[in-house]
Amino acid sequence: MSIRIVHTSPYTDQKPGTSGLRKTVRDFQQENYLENFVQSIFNSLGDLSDQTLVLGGDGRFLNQHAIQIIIKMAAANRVRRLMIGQGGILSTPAASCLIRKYHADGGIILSASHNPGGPDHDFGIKYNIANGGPAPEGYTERFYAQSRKISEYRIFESRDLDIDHIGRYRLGETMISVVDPVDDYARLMSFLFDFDLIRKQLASETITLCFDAMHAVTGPYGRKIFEVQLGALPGSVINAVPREDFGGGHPDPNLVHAKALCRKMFSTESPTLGAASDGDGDRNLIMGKHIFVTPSDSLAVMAANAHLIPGYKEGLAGVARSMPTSRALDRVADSFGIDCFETPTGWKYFGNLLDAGKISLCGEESFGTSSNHIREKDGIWAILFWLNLIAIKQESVLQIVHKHWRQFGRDYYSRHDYEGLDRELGDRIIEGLRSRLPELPGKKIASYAIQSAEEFCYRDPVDGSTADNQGIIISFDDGSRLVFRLSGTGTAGATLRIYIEKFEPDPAKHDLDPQSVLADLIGAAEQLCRIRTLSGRPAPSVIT
Ligand code: VG1
Ligand code: CO
Repeated sequence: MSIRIVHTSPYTDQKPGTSGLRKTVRDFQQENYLENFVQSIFNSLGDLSDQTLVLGGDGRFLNQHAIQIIIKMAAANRVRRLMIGQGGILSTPAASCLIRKYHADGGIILSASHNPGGPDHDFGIKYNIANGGPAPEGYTERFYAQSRKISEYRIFESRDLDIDHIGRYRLGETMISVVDPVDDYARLMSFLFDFDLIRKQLASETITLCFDAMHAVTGPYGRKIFEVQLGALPGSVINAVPREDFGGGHPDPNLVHAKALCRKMFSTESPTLGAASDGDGDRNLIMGKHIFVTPSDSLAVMAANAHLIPGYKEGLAGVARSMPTSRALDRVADSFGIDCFETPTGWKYFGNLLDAGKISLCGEESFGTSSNHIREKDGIWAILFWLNLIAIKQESVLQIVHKHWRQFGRDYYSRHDYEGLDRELGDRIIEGLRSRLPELPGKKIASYAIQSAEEFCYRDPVDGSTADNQGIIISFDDGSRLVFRLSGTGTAGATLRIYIEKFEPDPAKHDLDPQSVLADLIGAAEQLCRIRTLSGRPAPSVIT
């Protein structure tokens, strides 16, 4: 066995986006594409001979192949220790849990998250730092800079390692441990939630559950935690076997892609709680009998009730939400007298606030919620939170949400995505809005008067780092708001996201259809950006 040094030349497009480097499988199959980026990460991390790295992925097509390459490259770069999930599997939250628990220096997670998988779809690489969270921009900029000047990479010449069995191995100077992907994570969950109470209510069928793992990474986590440890009826976890192509589905837990679950939750056979998670297990969809809980509402309900849950009984230090997430959370924070921070889209911006103890709960409108227990969003955690809450309150999801609205008011909310646009058109729309920002305040659109128009720029309250151009916010005089931004996770063309919200304090108006309530604002959004006219698309590709 020896170390081979391979000469290579740079690719120009290895700039990580909202959540790691996400490209098509075909991009990753180009000669040395994967190796270049992995070596760029290693080159940025300095001396690796005293570093421990965690490695795993969501099991999608290319996962196995990439893991073997990364193992050999890690050994050739003299990484001291590698911790790998058995079979190459680790959900994103489980990887974050392992990094923190074993004081690793970082981790490489192979996933394109909620993007579809398979030879014709997407793959991705994320790097997480020692706090267990996504690498902040300082890191990803360094990876990118390295990728622009890379001239060689190092790889061990050896056979593939057996990662299907738990055990310890050695490759060169690198110690490798293959660990159970679920155990440590499940243990952490048992410390945060009242497993005994949930178990009792699941056993007596006071609570029933349907969890859709969407043929993605959370299948084994769901089976072990919900069915084995908590005794949910066998079959409570559906689509539980992870597949390289997610069974041909799109592992994005929303009303469009988790169709079967949605149908079930609006049928007569609906269980108490319906839930789903995405490709890499960091997102969550929460439903009750005849109700879909928007992620923004779910976050607000969690914040309002966290003190009832064992892991949070001391109360919350503060909370945070990504800028486009509805302001339902702010109302809860206000009533509790705690801080509510507004960050750019992407989990990496919560890391400093969590590390500094300024917040203990945070979330995004894109089906992501989590707390200070790790530094990633966490799908199974959010579902356990709701299970625990239902078990304590002995109320249905619908009752909990309706009561919440009565107390705090309802923030009607929706996101309209226009996917696969021409990149140039996406840029033109944002540029067009940007150039009109100064002239918009005071203008009237339909029955709405624009109060302010601005671009969101963030200054991290902990380290002072800044992130500019994080979305365009149009606020109206009745408190309604439109946000426009381009996605940073797509792999083809551009995706325009339009976020629409309107506050309704009157309980008599809490049971209306969100799309109807928001219709005027949706019209205003079209007048402002003219996406439908310019793209020739009569409607968004996805509405959540
Ligand atoms: C999207 C979401 C964002 C989320 C990101 C990663 O980013 O809007 O809130 O953090 O995906 O989620 P964008 O730039 O496409 O809007 V995951 O579960 O795909 O890693
Ligand atoms: Co994800």
